[in-house]
Amino acid sequence: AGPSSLSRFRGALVGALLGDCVGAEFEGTEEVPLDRVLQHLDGLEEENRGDGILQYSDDTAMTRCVVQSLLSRSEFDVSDLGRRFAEEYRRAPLRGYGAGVVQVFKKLLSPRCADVLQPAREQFGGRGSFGNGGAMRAAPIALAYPQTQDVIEFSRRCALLTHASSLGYNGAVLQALAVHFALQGALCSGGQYLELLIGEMESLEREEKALSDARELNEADFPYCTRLRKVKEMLERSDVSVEEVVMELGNGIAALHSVPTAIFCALHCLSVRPSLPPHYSGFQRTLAFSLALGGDTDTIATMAGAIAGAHYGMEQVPASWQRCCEGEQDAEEWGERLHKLYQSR
Ligand code: 8NA
Ligand code: MG
Ligand code: MG
Repeated sequence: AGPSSLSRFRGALVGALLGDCVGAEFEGTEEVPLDRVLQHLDGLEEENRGDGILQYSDDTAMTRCVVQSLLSRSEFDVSDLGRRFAEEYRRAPLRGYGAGVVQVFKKLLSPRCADVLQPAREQFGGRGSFGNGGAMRAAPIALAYPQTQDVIEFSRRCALLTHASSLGYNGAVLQALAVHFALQGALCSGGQYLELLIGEMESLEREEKALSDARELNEADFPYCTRLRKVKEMLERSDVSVEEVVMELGNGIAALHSVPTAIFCALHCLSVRPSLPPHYSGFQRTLAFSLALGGDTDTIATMAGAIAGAHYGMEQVPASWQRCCEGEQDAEEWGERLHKLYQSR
């Protein structure tokens, strides 16, 4: 028997928080030597830690808004969520938001804003954002809805508040589905887990807007399915270097260059990795490997952390690591409350 359902729910939110808090150290650094990653993680152990706690960034600030909106409304409520994003930005504008998305918050704060989805549509000359900001906050949707179709619908609408490009919102749907299927214990099937994801993404990427957005950005048709097949192929190799992952899947701020990467991290670290400490749990391996990729480390680690946390549960999250993070108690308590909400449906 795997971890209990409650342990997986808590693990998903705590895993997301940890990925963001430990990943923030390296965000934007292209080459992160594994030594530095392991040293940073060692610093989280009780005996090595000063008084400092690791602050969360925009990834968690927005995830917290999604959780709080779901818990207070018991349903997905796009206007309530838009208001929370904008108010959170006004309260704490320096959490490291993407350069474009702050325009959305400013418009949402204006009393003249009648349609909450309009500011997102106006981003980047009307093309909408393809950043990973929709995906980084998608996990709570998977913790609130047991049905796959609901997860798809509400993760898309949750992303549409800031990310109107299909490359942006489909990345969010993929991340929510990755957590959704991991909660059900499907991650350990590796190839079959990827087939589940590909099956769902195929129908989304067949939509007219997905096809035209991909062409406009010079991407092949079915960009997410293409990358997920690449993930599958890479998992079948005996080992894969950090350089190969970065080159073939990416480590950037585009959802297309980070969501499949996070999924790869979780799958790749299901088995022991010779370069990582042998006493590490699968959860710890996943975070360490994500950070070593460099680039958008906080966001890739928050997504991989949510998937791994949903798979392994709290048993594999070191208490010492958890205690280093700002807001760790909220994450655990909210995981439990979302679990109740999920089970009530
Ligand atoms: P976003 O919507 O502003 O997108 C992020 C960036 O992607 C934009 O600033 C653009 O450079 C680029 N981009 C997105 N869509 C387009 C487009 N259609 N055409 C041209 N360029 C485009 O914000 P987001 O919420 O998606 O961003 C998430 C990322 O921002 C996360 O990594 C998050 O951690 C944060 N971030 C913070 C820092 C930092 O300095 N702390 C650095 C990078 C990213
Ligand atoms: Mg961030
Ligand atoms: Mg980031």
